Amino acid sequence: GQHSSSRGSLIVFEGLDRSGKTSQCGKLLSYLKGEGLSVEAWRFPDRSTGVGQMISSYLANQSNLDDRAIHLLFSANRWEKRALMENKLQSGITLIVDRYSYSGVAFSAAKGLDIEWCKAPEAGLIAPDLVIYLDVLPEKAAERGGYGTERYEQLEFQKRVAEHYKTLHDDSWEVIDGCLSMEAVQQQLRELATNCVKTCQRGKPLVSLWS
Ligand code: Z5A
Repeated sequence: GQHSSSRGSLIVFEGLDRSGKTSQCGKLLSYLKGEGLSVEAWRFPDRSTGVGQMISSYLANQSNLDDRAIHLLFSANRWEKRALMENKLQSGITLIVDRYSYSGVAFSAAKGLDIEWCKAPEAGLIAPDLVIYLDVLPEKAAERGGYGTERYEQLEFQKRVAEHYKTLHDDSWEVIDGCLSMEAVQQQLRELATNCVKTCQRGKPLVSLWS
């Protein structure tokens, strides 16, 4: 058909822990599939790889790593998926990705690492076509079912993460009020995603992040 050679879109979800990313990604995936689109849901960290297992063990507090070492592992976890990501996009598959480089930078910077140092290893990954930031106050997010036992699931830390996220906004970002009802949030996402997919189908080029 007309779109057989057009590329898929890279749609990234960002936000604090409990902001609703996982719920909204799932709903958006079903919706876009229902519209007949080729679409897959991904998430970072991808805990299925060797690097991902090291990250998972760190997050579960089963291992300790230097702040810079874990930062580079999160980045490596994206690099090891980069070629597959590009292949999927070029073959017309839209990817809905739960967390990406912005999480990498915001969480590491919240520990006190320099922002530019944090961004450097992310440069050259594929730039998202659309970043959906689910905006929820840290206090509100904490009220949702409470935090578990994973590292970073603490209010003071999440507040610092929120501050760092704000410095990363660019033209690809759409900030959505994540405190609206699930349905109201989803309604806005569907429109944003549909427009993004069309723009990519019309030939918007894939570009690199931060380089
Ligand atoms: N991390 C990093 O440091 N560096 C990196 O490069 C990357 C990640 C990629 C693991 O991520 C940690 O790794 C994460 C960042 C760091 N640490 N933290 N914090 P993860 O993706 O495995 O875990 P998560 O992001 O924290 O996922 P989550 O806990 O599943 O949160 P969520 O996906 O945003 O929310 P949810 O599961 O969809 O919803 C949470 C609850 O709120 C649930 O009960 C819902 O029913 C409820 N909810 C959702 N939406 C609403 C609305 N609109 N109203 C009311 N209630 C709602």
